[in-house]
Amino acid sequence: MVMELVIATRNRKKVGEIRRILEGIPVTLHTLDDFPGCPEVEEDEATFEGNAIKKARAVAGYSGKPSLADDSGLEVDALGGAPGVFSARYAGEGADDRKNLEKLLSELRDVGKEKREARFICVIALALPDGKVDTFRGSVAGRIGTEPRGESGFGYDPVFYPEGHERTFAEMSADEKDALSHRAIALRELRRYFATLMND
Ligand code: ITT
Repeated sequence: MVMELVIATRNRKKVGEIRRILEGIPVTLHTLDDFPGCPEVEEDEATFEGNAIKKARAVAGYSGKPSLADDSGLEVDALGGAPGVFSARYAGEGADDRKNLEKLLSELRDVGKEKREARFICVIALALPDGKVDTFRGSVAGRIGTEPRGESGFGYDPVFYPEGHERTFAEMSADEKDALSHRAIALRELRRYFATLMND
């Protein structure tokens, strides 16, 4: 029997990355487009783990299928870890990627090049319809640039230089980002978990 899994995110760019990174595993992937009535979840937990678990459980409960949620964001040292779990709405409720990015650059306006360290965090939660849940975490260190560069990816990618690289995530190909990203690291953990399940 082929396992089914619902990707529990409304962010289409995330769906694309998750599909790419999970390619080849013997699992049929569904998205929320297959469950249009699925209720929105309020992301009011204090941690990436808490929000990821909440989103995955809500979708598993609604769909009756194992569900995978991604809660992710950017932590900037000079801002005391902000925007963190508030990354999607840093510039206010309903803010888009461009507004969030502008706000970040403006907050860092007086911060020198050597003090712009940051990291992307991704927590993937896998929830079963009975409520059982596991989480997988990935992070990638880097620094924030002073102006947006590149057109690929999404969110804060145009200002994020992963450590050891002179190009932003938005200047990299999909494969290059996937070789480094917080999301790929967390999803590789999930792949290993699936592999052990299937060998049991
Ligand atoms: P769902 O909750 O439906 O999954 P979302 O976009 O609201 O979609 P989050 O609450 O996890 O997702 O917020 C994550 C934010 O962090 C997202 O809006 C991006 O701005 C940023 N982010 C996460 N991963 C990123 C990546 O790989 N590249 C750039 N920005 C990223």
